[in-house]
Amino acid sequence: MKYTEHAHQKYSAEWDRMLSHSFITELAEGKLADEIFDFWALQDYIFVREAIRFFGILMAKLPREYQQPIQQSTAGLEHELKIFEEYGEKRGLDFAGAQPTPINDAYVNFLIATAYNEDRDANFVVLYTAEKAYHEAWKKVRAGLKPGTPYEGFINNWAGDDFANYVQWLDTELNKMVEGYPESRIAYLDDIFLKTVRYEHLFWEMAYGRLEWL
Ligand code: MP5
Repeated sequence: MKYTEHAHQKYSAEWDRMLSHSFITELAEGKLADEIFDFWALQDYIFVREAIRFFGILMAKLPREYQQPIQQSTAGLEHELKIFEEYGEKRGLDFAGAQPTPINDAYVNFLIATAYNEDRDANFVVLYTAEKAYHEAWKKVRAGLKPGTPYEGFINNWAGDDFANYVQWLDTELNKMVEGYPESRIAYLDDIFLKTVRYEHLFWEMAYGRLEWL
């Protein structure tokens, strides 16, 4: 069995709970409060901005054949920041002054710590899992909404064909990398997969509850 199939099977309960979070279901039903979506947008802007640093550190660990695709993904993140800025302009959001919540701070620090301290495989697990989670979440949102919503830029980005191909590429590469690894090594990668799913779940919870520092 491919590694990604194994991980999704092992953690299907956690994955399903993450994907059925009220933030996603209410957004897909067109019922999510604007203030909650705006809170998410401010926080995810920070997340994407910090993810550019994650890609930069990861790049140093990758062999030549990964450099171009990873450069393309980094360019994709710059494009995402523009989508947020366009949305923010319409809604009067102050991205420059936004500070990360504790959960966002923890997730971003997990990304950066993984980039510095862990090897290429572990980093690919984080990257694959986070990107796959967003792709699936935004496909659910797209399936529920008609075109012309204020969320269209985000939907087209994460549910679109280019992103689908990118996630498929990550899936293929990750499975190639870890093929034939011993069980102990797979168990180590599984922990990283699970932690990433849990952070993804917490991120929706954070936005939905507008969980801030006390
Ligand atoms: C992504 C994201 C997708 N923007 N935010 C979270 C919390 N998880 C995953 O990653 P990217 O790099 O924006 O495509």
